[in-house]
Amino acid sequence: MKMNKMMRLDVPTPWSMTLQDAATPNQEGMHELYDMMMFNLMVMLMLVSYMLFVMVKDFKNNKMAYKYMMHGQVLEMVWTMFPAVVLLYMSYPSFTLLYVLDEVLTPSMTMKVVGLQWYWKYEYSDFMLDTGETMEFESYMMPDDMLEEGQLRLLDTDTSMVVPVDTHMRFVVTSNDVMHCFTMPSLGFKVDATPGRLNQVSALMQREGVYYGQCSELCGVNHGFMPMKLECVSVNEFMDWLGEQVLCLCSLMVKAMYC
Ligand SMILES: [Cu+2]
Repeated sequence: MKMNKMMRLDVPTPWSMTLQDAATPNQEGMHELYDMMMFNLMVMLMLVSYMLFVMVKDFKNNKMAYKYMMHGQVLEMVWTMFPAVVLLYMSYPSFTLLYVLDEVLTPSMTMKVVGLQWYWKYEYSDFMLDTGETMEFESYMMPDDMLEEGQLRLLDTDTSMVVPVDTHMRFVVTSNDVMHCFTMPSLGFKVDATPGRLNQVSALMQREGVYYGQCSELCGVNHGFMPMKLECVSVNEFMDWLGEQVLCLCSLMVKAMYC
């Protein structure tokens, strides 16, 4: 929980007007695109507002509001071509980013994320137990009455994904019932979890931290109560955690078999 108190914006905050801090190059790319779009938008807004203001203020003596002009080929060319050029100028980085985000290049580790009504199941497909089964666990939202000091309402979960930092990760996303959406703003994820289909997204988390997300596809009555929590830790800590998980899962199985 110490991580939450750091001054990073990896969670939604009250009255927040900006995006959450980026933890992956993908999300940094999205921030850059967003800034560029906002800049263009403000320039256009100011230009149009200025013209409108000048025309309203002094209609008679204003050149922009010359009311006897019937044809203006040059003017029409300009006001058609200018927005087209601006759109092309903005579409290039947008499409470039879109296709870059789609790329999943030789990941070091794969995780499978399964959406269910109304919780998530995480499978560490790369790690097998002694029994030959895949390591997997479920993650439920912490109910309000069980929240501990420092935990976030509607965001904290009982178990969380744990992944190593600076590792090329691949997340394979699917659903077991209806459509859900695996969304984590700081990591730049927004992947539909669709039954019968595997969607994938890659991430290279560049700093340790705790990241949160919420289902973003209306999936039923508890749609707002199936958050996801991801802890990004150092490789050593990840290996320790992995060891603990395997031991604890093994002991559960032994109990189930003999008790
Ligand atoms: Cu949902």
